[in-house]
Amino acid sequence: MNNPDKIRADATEISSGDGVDRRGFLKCMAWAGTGVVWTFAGGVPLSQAFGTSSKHAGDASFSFVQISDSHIGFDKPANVDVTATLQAAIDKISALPVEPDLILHTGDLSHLSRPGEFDTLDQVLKGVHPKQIFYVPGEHDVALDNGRQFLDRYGKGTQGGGWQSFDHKGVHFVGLVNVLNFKPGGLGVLGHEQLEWLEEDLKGRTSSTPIVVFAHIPLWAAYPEWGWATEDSAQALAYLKRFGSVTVLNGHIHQIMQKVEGNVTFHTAMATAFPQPVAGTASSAGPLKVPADQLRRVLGITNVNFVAGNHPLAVVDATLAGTPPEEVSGILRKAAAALPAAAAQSQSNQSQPKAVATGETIPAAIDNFSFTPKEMTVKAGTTVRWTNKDDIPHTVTSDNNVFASPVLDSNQNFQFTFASAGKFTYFCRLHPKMTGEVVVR
Ligand SMILES: [Cu+2]
Repeated sequence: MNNPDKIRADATEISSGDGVDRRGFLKCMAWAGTGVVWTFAGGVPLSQAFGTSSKHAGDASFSFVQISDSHIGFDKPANVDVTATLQAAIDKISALPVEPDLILHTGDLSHLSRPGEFDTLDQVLKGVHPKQIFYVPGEHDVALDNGRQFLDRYGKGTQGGGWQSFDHKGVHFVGLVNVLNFKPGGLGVLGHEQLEWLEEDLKGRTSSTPIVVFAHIPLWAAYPEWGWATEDSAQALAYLKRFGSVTVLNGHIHQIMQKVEGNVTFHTAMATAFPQPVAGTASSAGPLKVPADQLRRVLGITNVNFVAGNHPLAVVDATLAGTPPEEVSGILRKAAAALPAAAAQSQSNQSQPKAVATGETIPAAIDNFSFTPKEMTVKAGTTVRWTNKDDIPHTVTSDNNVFASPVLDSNQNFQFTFASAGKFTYFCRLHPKMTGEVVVR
């Protein structure tokens, strides 16, 4: 299927027919996943293998590229050099046969929102063409300061927490922010203020205006069990429903997932930093280590082609290695299957609540995106010390501002002494699905 000759032959077969019959079109869309760029010349679709040049490519009205989850600063086994793979993504963009008009970065630029991480990102992106890059933050970009630094650097011309819209060659782009103000136990959230803004922003636009929405966390229920969803996205989608062509581009889950619902196409991009398991195939989300020679087969970029007319935008994924993107999930499943049985292990860590003596310090862990033990009962005066055993930062944040850890990188810890009786619920500010409880007697 990824044989260029085969693709060319099949494309000829289709374009020699009378336009695009539905079956043929769906077949084309299936190929889009293998790295075939579709352009429409005179109403007839022509395909080409991704990355090869073609005189037809210039017929597209324009194209743009999405990159996501560069996590600059991450240095764990899943990818010890995320700057190099971001650079490889940039090289990939530079090698496109037709220069895209703009780039969208759908968040998690940095791993810990440290100034040096943003500096490194800027340095790498200096070399890219096109120069015009639009950003939305991921939860890792707002971890330290609720997004203040991100906004200073990348939020020029944006509203509120960094949301924005702009028009380009007849397409209306909307960048949404769904990583602020997480609630304990919740999912990604857009919030009332942003939703009001969105309603206003879309008002008065004709329904034939093609819309591209980009945001970090998926705006559909990709896998809510792992926090891969946005709790108030239905409201946003209600405002978008009347438009004939809506393309929603997200990141966060570090792999391709696609869903078509009416006129809305949802698509998530591969990361440039590291992959995560396929939904439900591991005990939790998080950086997944694949064999070193396969890393660039599971990282990549997304190229989007727009052609005036009432066509859906062609969304084309390309891995850094140039291998077919449909291989990705197989590689991820295999890597996840080879993991130690963390699920069973962490189950047994969810030990029964136990009472401990006053003045004691008792250890607790943050592991596989869970607080363990999830619930504990202690005597007043007990200190609990949480250690982050994950390759991803977390926080220990009381629901009622009784205590709040800083962002804990791997192996860092946080402790709190529970002086008086009561029930203390807490969560992770970055991953609000993670919750825990300490009962003090
Ligand atoms: Cu967390």
